[in-house]
Amino acid sequence: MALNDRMIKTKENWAKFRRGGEEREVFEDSQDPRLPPGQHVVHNWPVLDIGCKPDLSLEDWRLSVEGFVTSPIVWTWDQYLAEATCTSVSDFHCVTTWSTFDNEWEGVSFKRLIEVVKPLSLATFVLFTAHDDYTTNLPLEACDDDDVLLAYKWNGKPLTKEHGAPVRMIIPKRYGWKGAKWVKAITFSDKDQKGFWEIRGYSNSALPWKNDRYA
Ligand SMILES: Nc1nc2c(c(=O)[nH]1)N[C@H]1C(S)=C(S)[C@@H](COP(=O)(O)O)O[C@H]1N2
Ligand SMILES: [Mo]
Repeated sequence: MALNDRMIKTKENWAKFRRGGEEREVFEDSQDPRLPPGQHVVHNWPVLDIGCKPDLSLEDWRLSVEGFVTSPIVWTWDQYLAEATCTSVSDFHCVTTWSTFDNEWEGVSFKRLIEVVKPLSLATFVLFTAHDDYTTNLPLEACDDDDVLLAYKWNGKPLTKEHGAPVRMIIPKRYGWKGAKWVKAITFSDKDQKGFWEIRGYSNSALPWKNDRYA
């Protein structure tokens, strides 16, 4: 796969030299109590990826949820849609310092997914794998939250390809890179396995309110 190696290298260096983000510029907007430290509001929706935007047909699309679960699933698009009854409004914070407010997401809530697959008690971590081979990881307790969704709609419209259609993860309390676009598999595990940016120096926890950008 042709990834954007130069961009990836640049961001890896940011992670190396901007540890903790202490020297980060403080924007005037950061007076806004809804803005985490070092963030500013944008009114467009930037696109960020590692250099590939997979084109997925709904007919061939599958979502696997596997690993340390009682009932693994492989959902077709219709099976996914049948469970996509959750709506949640949240803010989105990207590690590159932009934030967007009041995004309305629609899809399957992670809490519903947990009811369906029933994670084993040993399952304490989750790894997300996407169709561009991007990966990212979180503790299960970070995903087991009311505002975490496998989203297919944003502000009433289906997601566009560049934003992760047909389905992407939304995890509002973590920086945006923790939310895999074009999500393909969700793997529950007893072990924490680092994802694409976590291997390259990004924070494992990624908490916007703690300015927790790099490891
Ligand atoms: N599959 C996949 N998901 C991904 C990425 C990616 O490169 N591939 N980039 C992440 C990063 S770094 C960010 S900031 C957000 C950006 O989402 P957006 O392009 O919809 O704004 O997606 C995240 N999810
Ligand atoms: Mo990002």
